Amino acid sequence: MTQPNPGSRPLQEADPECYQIGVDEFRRESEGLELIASENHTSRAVREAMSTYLTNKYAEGYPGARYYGGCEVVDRAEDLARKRILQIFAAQHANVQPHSGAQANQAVYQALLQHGDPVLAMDLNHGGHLTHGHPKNFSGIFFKFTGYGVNPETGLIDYDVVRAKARELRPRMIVAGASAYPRAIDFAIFGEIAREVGALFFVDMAHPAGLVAAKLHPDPVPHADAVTFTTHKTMRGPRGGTILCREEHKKKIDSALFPGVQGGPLMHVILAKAVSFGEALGPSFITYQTQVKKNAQRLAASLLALGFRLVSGGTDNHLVLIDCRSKSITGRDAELALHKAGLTVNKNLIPGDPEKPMVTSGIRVGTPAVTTRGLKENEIDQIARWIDAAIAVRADDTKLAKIRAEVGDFCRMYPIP
Ligand code: DSN
Repeated sequence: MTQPNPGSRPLQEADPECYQIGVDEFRRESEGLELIASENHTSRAVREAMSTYLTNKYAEGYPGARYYGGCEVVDRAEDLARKRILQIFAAQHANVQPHSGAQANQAVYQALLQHGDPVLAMDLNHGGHLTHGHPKNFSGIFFKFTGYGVNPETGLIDYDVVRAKARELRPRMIVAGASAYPRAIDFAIFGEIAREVGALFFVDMAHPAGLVAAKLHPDPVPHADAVTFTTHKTMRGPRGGTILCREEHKKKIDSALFPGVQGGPLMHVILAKAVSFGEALGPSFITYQTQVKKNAQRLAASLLALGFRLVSGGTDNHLVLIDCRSKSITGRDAELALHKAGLTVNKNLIPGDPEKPMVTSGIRVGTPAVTTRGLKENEIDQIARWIDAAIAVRADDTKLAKIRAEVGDFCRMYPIP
């Protein structure tokens, strides 16, 4: 009789300590409300795909041209993911191998720029991203980034300022996209500015990608040389990245990613990306994204009614950026108070922030995860009330625990997938 392989034991039995970590994270997500704008709850199908045997396979190269034998099955996963993402976005080429958004961005820079090239991108302090030129990030180390920001009065990107900076700087590349910008970005204007000054145009749409897929946010693909996004934010897939580009950049970008930036792709994650792209092609995805946006708008309206100041006064996407000074609290202390009340958010710099990044004057609040749980406008009003109440009683742990208990009871009605 064949003996079961000793490696076939379930996790719970093989390594109870690690099993418990998985259980505890499930509980943490289930018993609180996830309001971090860049997070979401994956479907069971996406998580199952990530635990398949594809994790065992080395597949350096691309489908049909690998450096390893035995890739005939994983090739199907990558081909399917590429086919599905090109049904969602009308790009000429897709690369689904990036392990993350940062590595996707690194490949784009490495493919299209020379070290030392000037690049114009959104300032991190105004909502940009580390990989858009932070001095300690590879982007800021290898390329000469100049930042553009938002108008201090309106909180909106001032496209005239972007144009003036582009004319003066003559960058090799203009980057659009942000981590904490609550408004729609006009990629057509950016594309026009890039063409006018002879720059390449690159868009990092990590945050609004799901809204773009559902046609609820302007689409950068027709205007940009390359577009990257992460698959785990509004796209609600596994943790990872994807690059879309024009045919003319395909070879350079593929080879910049592999062998330039990465080695073997994570084929189990690529299978899970294919699953999530399949979900995004289904009709319920548009309903979901529509609700994400409605919920963010309702959250903005409720918070304004409760006396909060919001950067730009509202939202066009999935997030709101709260200026915590309107409640005389720092972002760090607001994040802590909300955490104690069962609401997970992140502190965030706001435009012109006088505080350091570990303190900040703002918090960023997003609706993708709570919308996945089925919350609609009325429940969003309740979340706004809890945010307000938790900040008001921030010094009183007993009162914060009481809110946490209410949040916990509420959460039981909305199980995570
Ligand atoms: N860390 C991501 C975010 O929270 O927006 C960006 O990479």
